[in-house]
Amino acid sequence: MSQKIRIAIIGAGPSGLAQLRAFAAIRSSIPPESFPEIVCFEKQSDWGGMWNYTWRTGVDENGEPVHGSMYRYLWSNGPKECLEFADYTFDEHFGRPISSYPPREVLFDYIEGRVRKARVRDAIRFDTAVKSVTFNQQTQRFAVMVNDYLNERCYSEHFDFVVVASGHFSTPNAPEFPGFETFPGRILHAHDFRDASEFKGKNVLLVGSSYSAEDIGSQCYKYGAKSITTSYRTRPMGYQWPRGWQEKPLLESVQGHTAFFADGSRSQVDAIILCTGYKHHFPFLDDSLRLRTDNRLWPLGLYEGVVFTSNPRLMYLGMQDLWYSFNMFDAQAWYARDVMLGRIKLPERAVMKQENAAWREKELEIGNDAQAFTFQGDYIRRLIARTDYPDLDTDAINRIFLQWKKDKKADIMNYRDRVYPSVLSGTMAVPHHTPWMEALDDSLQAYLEPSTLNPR
Ligand code: FAD
Ligand code: NA7
Repeated sequence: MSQKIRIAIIGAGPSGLAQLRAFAAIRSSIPPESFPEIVCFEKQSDWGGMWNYTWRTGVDENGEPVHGSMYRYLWSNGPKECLEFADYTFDEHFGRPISSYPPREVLFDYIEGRVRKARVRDAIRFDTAVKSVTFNQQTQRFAVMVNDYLNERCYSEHFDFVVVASGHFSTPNAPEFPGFETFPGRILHAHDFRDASEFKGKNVLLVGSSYSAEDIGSQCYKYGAKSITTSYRTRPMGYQWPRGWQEKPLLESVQGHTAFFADGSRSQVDAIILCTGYKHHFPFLDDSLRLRTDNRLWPLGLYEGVVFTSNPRLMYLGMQDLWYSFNMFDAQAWYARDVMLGRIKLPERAVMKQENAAWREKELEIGNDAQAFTFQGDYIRRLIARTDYPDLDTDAINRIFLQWKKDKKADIMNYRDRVYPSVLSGTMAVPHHTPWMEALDDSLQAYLEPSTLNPR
């Protein structure tokens, strides 16, 4: 019988791929007989997680809930310089400077480039959905039960560690408002939004005031909606919206096509898009293994934001609200790797809990965006200091985040035309060949087309 440590990774999105990449990075420095056996289960038929676009909504071809919430024409909503992998720069991948806010397919290509190079695809079992994870106290091992849709079979395997990298922007938080049942137009959650041109010529109401409302509203505006109304619960987004876009307080009810708001005003609307966020949802995990949190910078119950305190053989990646993304998943994956390999010793549970509570205290003191990304940057720095992940100048990245915020404030519909330098290579991004508002084709080919890049 094999004495190797067995590790299960659930999900081959950026977080799960970061975990595979972290192990690949030390493969040659560990004797083969001591290198863990790693299996990554991915319910979709390709890697990339959220960045693997699907036209499907509802259930997928296997009857599983569709994972994807991304839509056509999605361009990065933050500068790519803030998410750059410290061990694989944009320069290395594209061989030339590109713009700071690339479309989805370009970022997918970048994510894929690194893991192709690391040759980790064989560790992934595609079309395989994890259905149950339980922990046996006696053996100290997990039983992972999966549905393999390619071979139409269900099986279980045992693992010493489990890494949950299943994302948290897939299960809609979808409140109901009075009158929805008889609303004569379409009501959908952002999770099911796919193509803004569906709303051309329509009066669209978006409920919510965070990234989805801002971006889906912008998409609908760009692709010809007649009017955009966004409705906030706590505070308006407060940008200088273009003509035809208004912000209202919370929706109270709808009657026919009329929407009524908390300030007594009303609007005529043809479609309603609930941009009301997502739920952390782990139906496949035994109750005792489930992380319970809302979308925030410091979920409780995860030591160093990664190790499940109640059962330190269970790791969670990417469960925080995201300012940083890909490089934070890397920092976490490198850390999780070293915990699983015994290179990092965990303190007693009481100490883990104490430290956790201290982070939460710090999180509660955050008063503005600058403090929020400094908080997350400091956290990443702390993780990186514990492993051999290449150093990342999070102070410099925080300055880019700050500039990004200013650029959005100055011109919400055109901020994607701005460019920033890479903190890793120093390379200055170049403006895209077409301003974002006019760039209707978001394909990789149209984006990289050499004849149109830097036109004279
Ligand atoms: P995911 O990318 O969600 O991947 C999780 C993977 O787990 C998926 O492949 C899924 O199929 C798999 N999985 C889930 N359950 C199971 C199961 N039971 N069994 C097997 N496999 C399973 N981030 C940015 O940095 N920039 C952006 O511009 C940006 N835009 C976004 C726009 C939208 C609309 C959304 C929803 C998110 C956006 N994000 C953005 C955040 C995005 O979620 C992260 O960039 C990143 O995809 C998170 O990676 P992940 O691997 O943690 O999760
Ligand atoms: P977020 O960032 O979690 O935001 C959710 C929004 O939904 C936020 O404005 C909430 O208002 C609002 N919300 C939540 N519940 C309700 C109810 N019941 N009524 C009204 N409004 C509500 O989710 P997003 O989808 O915008 O972004 C998630 C990711 O997707 C992000 O990383 C992007 O890159 C894409 P609140 O401010 O809490 O009052």
